[in-house]
Parts: sequence; structure tokens; C-alpha cells
Amino acid sequence: MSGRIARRAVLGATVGAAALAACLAGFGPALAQDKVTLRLSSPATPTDQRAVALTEVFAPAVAEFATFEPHWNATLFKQGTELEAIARGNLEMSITSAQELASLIPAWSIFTAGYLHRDAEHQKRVFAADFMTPMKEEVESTLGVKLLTVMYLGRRQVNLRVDKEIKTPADMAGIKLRMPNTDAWLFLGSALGANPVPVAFTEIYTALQTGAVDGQDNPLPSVRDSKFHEVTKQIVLTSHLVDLNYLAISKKVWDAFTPEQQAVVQKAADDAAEAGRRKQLDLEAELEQFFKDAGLKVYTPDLEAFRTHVQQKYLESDLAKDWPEGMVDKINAL
Ligand code: KDO
Repeated sequence: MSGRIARRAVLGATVGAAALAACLAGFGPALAQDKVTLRLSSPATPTDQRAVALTEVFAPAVAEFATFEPHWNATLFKQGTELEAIARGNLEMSITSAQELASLIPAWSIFTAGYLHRDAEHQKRVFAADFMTPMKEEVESTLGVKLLTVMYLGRRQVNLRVDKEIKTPADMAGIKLRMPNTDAWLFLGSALGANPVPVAFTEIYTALQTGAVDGQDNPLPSVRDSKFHEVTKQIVLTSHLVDLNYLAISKKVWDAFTPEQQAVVQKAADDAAEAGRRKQLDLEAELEQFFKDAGLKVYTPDLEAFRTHVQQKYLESDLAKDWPEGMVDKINAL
């Protein structure tokens, strides 16, 4: 008896919902449901400055016609699978890396090379340079992904749970260094002289805590944000990669915007990138002291030895065979 009542109640609710939906459909574009939802998936934490800037600057700027729906901590897609998800139409946005692009389009490995970008401003100039147009177009035509802007992640530093003092790449021999799981990242780990071990960003803390790895590399704000300093003893200021990410959007979604909406999205992306960049640079400047106060050793190794070793490894590598002719010189000249 109670089952019958329950069933009728559910049916009634269904009919009611269907009728309401049909009724609302008639109102068309005036309704909020017509806004496009921009789901973004990223392993970044919600307190990461790129995440903060996208939430505080990008989202409100596009709110009239789009709902920004971020999924941080890789809760929607696993790190490194986002580009494929966009290409398949399962995701609208991501904060992708040159390393992820390089695993699909080898020429992009040029931007994974250690000691290539000089600083945040250099990254911006490179991204805006004419020689980037064919690179960006290839990403659009092969992956259906538009790269909106470049986001500054910061200078990557070696962060170890072991005591051993590191002066040169030779001192890194035998160190199990966590790297993200793509060929370009693993190559960087070995170019630093270490034994690279692939681990997803969200698993680093546990890998350090359990000793599955001896260390990891990331910019200082990421180290603090994800509390890696709780499970490590030292930070070696190698600054081996001035790291970046690209804010990426589905080309199909982009093409469906009006030219006016595209201009709004582009400006919102650039403004968010700029806001994040400023905050990230400030944090980098102040965090050295924070880690010293937390009891970690923080010091600069023989940078010339690291630079020479790493650059040599890249220039001799198979990766370099896929780099567009003359591009390293053009990047250096900017
Ligand atoms: C990381 O996995 O070490 C890395 O720093 C790589 C970056 O390209 C980027 O994916 C980043 O993680 C995440 O956004 C988390 O900060």
C-alpha cells in the first residue's frame, strides 16, 4: 500500500518536473539555463594563485553568458588526461602544460627545456610572438583546443626529504625525484642528474611521507600550498624551469561564442593570468624566509653547473630534433 502511494507521488513529481521543463523551455534565451557551462579540470589546489585568479577575475567577467565551473585537485579528470577530455567533447577548459602538449605534438617539448624561459615577462613575450602562431594553430587543428593565455606557475626548485647537500647535478645521482608522468617531465628529472619517478601531483605528499620518493620539484608557492615542507628537509634553489601553464578552452565552445563574447573571454583570461602572475611573483619573493622559519635548509647550489649540464642534455636529446628550426635562437633573442 505504502509502495503504491510512494510510486504515485514519484510519478506525480516526474510529470510536474516535465511540465515545468516544457513550460520553461518556451522562455528561451532569457533564462539562466542558456548560459554555457565552462567546466575546468586541474590538479591545482583551490588556493593556488592560478585557481584564485580564475575564480575571482575570470568567472565574474564572463558571468553574463557563461558559468565557470572549476574542479580543482583533479577531481573531475586525472592530471594529464584533460586535453584528451576536451578533444573528445567531455570537458570545456583546463590549465594545460607544454609537457602535456608535447606528448601529443612533439614540437612543444621546446617549452619543457630547463633554463630556457628567463622569467615571467619573457614567458609572456614568447607566447605573444609571431613564431607561436603556427604552433597554436596546430593545437587548434589537431586537438580542437584553443590556448587562451599563458599562466605563470613559477621557478621550479628541488625539494628533498633527504639531508644530502646538493651543489651540482652529480650530487643528484641516485635521488628518486618525483616528476609528473609524461616523457618530457621525466627527461627533465634525468637532465637534473636524478632518477625520475612518475607520480601524480595529488599523490606527492604521501609519496614524500612514505619515502616512496626522495624529493620533488615545484615552485615555492606550490610547495607551501600543498604543505610539502611538512614532509621534506631542504629546498635547493636550482630554478631549473621557469614554469608555465596555458589556459586552454575547447575550440568548439570558443567558436560558438559571438565575436563580442570571444573578446570578453580573451580579456578575462589575460586579466586573470596577470593577477595570478603578480601574486605568484610576490609569494616567490617571500616564501624563502617562510621555509627557513619552518626549519628547512634553503640554499642556492652551483647554478652554472646545473645550467650547463641541463642545457647540454636538452641540446643533445631526441626531443630537440622535433623543435622548429631556429626557434631556440628566436626565443633567446626576445
Ligand atoms: C606538477 O605536477 O608538478 C605540476 O607542477 C605540473 C604543472 O604543469 C601543473 O600541472 C601543476 O602541477 C598543477 O597545476 C598543480 O599545481
